[in-house]
Amino acid sequence: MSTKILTAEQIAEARKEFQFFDADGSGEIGLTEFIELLTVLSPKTKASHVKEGFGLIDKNNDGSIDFDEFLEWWQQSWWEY
Ligand SMILES: [Ca+2]
Ligand SMILES: [Ca+2]
Repeated sequence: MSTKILTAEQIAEARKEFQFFDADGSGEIGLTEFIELLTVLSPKTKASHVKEGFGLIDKNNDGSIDFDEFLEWWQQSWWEY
């Protein structure tokens, strides 16, 4: 689905962000970690929106965001702003 090519630098940047939000170092971002992430990014985000957003990013619905899913999302936000 995502065909845009990221530079190595952008991927490294995304990985840094990912590791920052993966507070327990499990290699994926769980819902509580995601809530924290959005609280940092936009403090006024409502809990219902957080869950909605989480569902959108968690493409395989396993309840956590792995790096691939994160990268896709991060990439989209990267190009939007
Ligand atoms: Ca984690
Ligand atoms: Ca997932």
